[in-house]
Amino acid sequence: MAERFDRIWHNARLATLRADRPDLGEIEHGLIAARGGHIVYAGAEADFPADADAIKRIDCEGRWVTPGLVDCHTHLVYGGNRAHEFELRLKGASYEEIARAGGGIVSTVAATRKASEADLVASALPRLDALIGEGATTVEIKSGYGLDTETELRQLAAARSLGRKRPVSIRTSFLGAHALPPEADGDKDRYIDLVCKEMLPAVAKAGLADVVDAFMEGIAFSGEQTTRVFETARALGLPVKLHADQLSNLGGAALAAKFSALSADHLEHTDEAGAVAMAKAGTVAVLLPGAFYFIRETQKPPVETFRKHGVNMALATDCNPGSSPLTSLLLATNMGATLFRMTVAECIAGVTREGARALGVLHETGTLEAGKWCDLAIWDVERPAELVYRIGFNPLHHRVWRGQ
Ligand code: DI6
Ligand code: FE
Repeated sequence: MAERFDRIWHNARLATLRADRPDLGEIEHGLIAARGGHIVYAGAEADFPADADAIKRIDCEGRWVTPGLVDCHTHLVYGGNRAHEFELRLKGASYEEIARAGGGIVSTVAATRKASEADLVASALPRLDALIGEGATTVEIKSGYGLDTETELRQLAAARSLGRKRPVSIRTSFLGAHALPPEADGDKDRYIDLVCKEMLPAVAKAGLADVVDAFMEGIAFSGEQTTRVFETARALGLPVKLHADQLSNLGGAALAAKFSALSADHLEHTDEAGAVAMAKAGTVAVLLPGAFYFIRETQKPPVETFRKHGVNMALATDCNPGSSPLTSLLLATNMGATLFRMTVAECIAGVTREGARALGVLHETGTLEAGKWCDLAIWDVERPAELVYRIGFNPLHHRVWRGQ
C-alpha cells in the first residue's frame, strides 16, 4: 500500500540550505512531504513515489521554497518607544541632553517596569507579526529591559506567551547583564551579584530562559563581570551567548568562545584571534546590520576573516527601541549584502540555517531535511537572490509552521 502523508508540496523549487550541499542546496523540481508536523521527504520530485497519498496536495507552481526564517537576536519585548529621542538626535541633541529629556535605555527600562505582562505582549505583537509576515517561523527574544528580578521574569513570561498567541517558535534569552539600572548607583559589581545570586536562579527555576546572554562593553559590563554571569549559567546548565565587540574590542569574541557560546553577536571590532577562537569553539558570528546602520557605525565586522577561518555567520534584526528599530529580516539580508558585502547564499543561510545554529536548534529547524519541523517559506520570486536584492518589498506567498 502507498504511504500516506499529511501534506505534499509539489512542483516546487527548493533551497534546502543543507550544510552538505554547496550554495543554497537548490533542487529545481522538488517536493516536500510532511507528517505530524515534520518533514518526511525534501528532495527531487522524480525520486519520490508517484503513488504516495496525502490528505492535502499543494501545487507550488514553480515557486521557491526556503526553510522558514529564523531571527536569532531580538529585544522584541519592551515598554514604550524612543521615537522622540530619535527626533532629538536628528536636531543635534547630545547623549546627555537625551538622557535629561528622559531618553536612552533607562527610559525603556522605566516604561518596561510600568507595563503589565499583558501590556508587554500587546505592544510586542505587531512587531512579531511583522517578522511572521515575512516568513519567520523561529524568533529569539531577550529580556534586559527590566533589570530587576520581577520585571526580567515578566519580560520572559511575555516572550513565552507570544509563542502561544502566534504559530511561531519562540526562544528566550535572559539578558539581566544588559545595562546598569539607576538604583545600582553605578556599582556594576554589586549589580552582577544580584544577577548571579538572585535573578539567574529565579529565571532558571521558572524555566523561562533557554539561553543566558550578556552585554560586554565599556558602557556595559567587563570581561570579569561577564565571566561571573557565564559561570553561573554553566552551573545552572544553561548555554550562553554574548553581545561582543560592538563598540570596542574588549576580547568579547574570545571570551564567548572560551565558554563554548552558541553565538557571539555584533562583532564590529573583533580581531583575527577572536575569529580563530570562535571557529575552534563552533561559536556562530551573529551580524546585526540594522544596528550598524541605525547608529551610523563605520567599523564593519570582519566578514572576510570569518570566511577565512570558517566561522559560520548568521544575520538578525536586533530589533530594539534604541539602536535597531527593525522588524524586517529581509531588509537585514539586504543590509548584510550591501553594507557587509556578504554573498546572497551567506545572507539566506544567515536567516535560516545559521540563525538556527546560533540558537542551538539546528537539529529541529533551519534547513529542508527529513526529520526536522516542517517550517517553510514559499516565495513569489524567480530566483532566491530577489529575497536579498529588493528593499521594502515582501514576496512571501505562504508560510508554514510545523506543517500548518
Ligand atoms: N546593544 C545595543 O546596541 C543595545 N543593546 C545592546 O545590547 C541598545 C539597547 C537600547 O538602547 O535600548
Ligand atoms: Fe542586541
